[in-house]
Amino acid sequence: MNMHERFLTTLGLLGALLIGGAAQAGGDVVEIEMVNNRFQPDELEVSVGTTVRWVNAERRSNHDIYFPDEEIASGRLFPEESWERTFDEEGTYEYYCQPHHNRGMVGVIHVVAAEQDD
Ligand SMILES: [Cu+2]
Repeated sequence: MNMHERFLTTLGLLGALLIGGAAQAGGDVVEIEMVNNRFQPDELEVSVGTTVRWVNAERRSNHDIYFPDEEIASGRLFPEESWERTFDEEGTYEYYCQPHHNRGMVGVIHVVAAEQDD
């Protein structure tokens, strides 16, 4: 590889990084509150790349977020604590709070294709 080829390869790599970075950036963050032993909202539609942040807005209770299909768990969240998950693939993601599942503390995220501007 001579100097010129090396320069072109470097440019190509930089371009790929920039494009990849642009696709990752610009993702919105949407909040769901955990309050009164409920997820609010308990059903939410977001586009691919969106980060969902669950915030414990209780005065005392702690909760968690658990996706049974993937066995992804946030761990216990105490008041004012939060946890985030970024959704990079379309799909329906059902989840619940493990301590309060039997009291109906359940939610679902619908992840849909991002809208294209052209
Ligand atoms: Cu709970």
